[in-house]
Amino acid sequence: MKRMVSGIKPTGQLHLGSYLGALKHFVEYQNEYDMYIFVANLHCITVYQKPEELKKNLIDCIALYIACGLDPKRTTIFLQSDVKEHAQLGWIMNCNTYLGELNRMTQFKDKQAKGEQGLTGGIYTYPSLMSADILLYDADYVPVGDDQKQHVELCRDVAMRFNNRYGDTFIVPEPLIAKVGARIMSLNDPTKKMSKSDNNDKGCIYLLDDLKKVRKKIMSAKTDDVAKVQYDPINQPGIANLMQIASAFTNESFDELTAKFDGKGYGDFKKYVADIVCAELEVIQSRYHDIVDSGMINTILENGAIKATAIAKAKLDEVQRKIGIEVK
Ligand code: AQP
Repeated sequence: MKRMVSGIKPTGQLHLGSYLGALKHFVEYQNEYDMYIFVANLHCITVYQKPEELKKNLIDCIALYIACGLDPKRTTIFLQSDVKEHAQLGWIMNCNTYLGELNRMTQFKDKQAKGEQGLTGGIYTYPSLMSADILLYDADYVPVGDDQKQHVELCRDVAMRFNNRYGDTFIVPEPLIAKVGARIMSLNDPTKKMSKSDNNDKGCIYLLDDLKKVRKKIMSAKTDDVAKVQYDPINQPGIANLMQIASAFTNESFDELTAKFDGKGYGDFKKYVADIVCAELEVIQSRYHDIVDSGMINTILENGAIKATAIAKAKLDEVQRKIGIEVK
């Protein structure tokens, strides 16, 4: 069975982009692949997080993984920091990644270009930790949203470099990016990715948002005056984004959606999208509350950490032997 690994940063509440770009696919893949899904808590501290809020977000993130359909019997679910090998291999990967490669990573470049203050060394080098997250598990595939493709490509380059230097050690992984939903945009600025750290609440649908609020956000999503439901991301980015959302939920093609709303107004289309999104979120939210109340989260994390550590430790031992930092 081929193996997959991926994770989500609990930098805030998970949103529709995290769901459609990542989580929903994790759930589909768990029947066919040996899945390792972690909560990327080491990645999220690259930006300051208030400790109490972070702890709540961690718990919510795990509960949402399960509420969205990840099955702890089929998928190994764990907290990144519970498997110490991530940080250890992360350092080794950092020592095998060139400055020029890190300088090219667009997420860091964008933050720097925007003049964001207080950027940390962690933000700059997190692609190296991400390489370790993947390579520790001999993952064949990494299901990610479009924004993470560049980091998986860097991971491939570093894995090949390491294999050339030290002999075959790592499987060179491939990114797996869905055709629909790989980049869900902000509802009130559809030129920007929907993001946890976007301070504008109106643009982002959080999975735990009150459903009335969800409906309101969708009904007031920014559109255009073309007045036709058709897939044209350049001239109609808001409508294209809503079409992506609808299609990711229902599997309808863009042509089918265009035909369905031929001669109808944007209000009808938005109501359709809101109905679909709210129906699915209602189920997720009800499961989420049951999971939080059940107290099962600690057990899931303990079991996940044991299973993940067994694999990660063997790989790190092999790496340390090969690079010559061990005496035994
Ligand atoms: N808007 C999105 N559309 C599609 N996929 C997305 N993903 C994130 N946002 C979207 C995918 O979800 C997975 C987990 O991402 P992450 O939360 O670890 O990091 P991120 O991409 O940096 O997400 P955010 O919300 O933008 O977080 P902040 O604001 O903290 O940086 C990844 O596979 C990602 O591609």
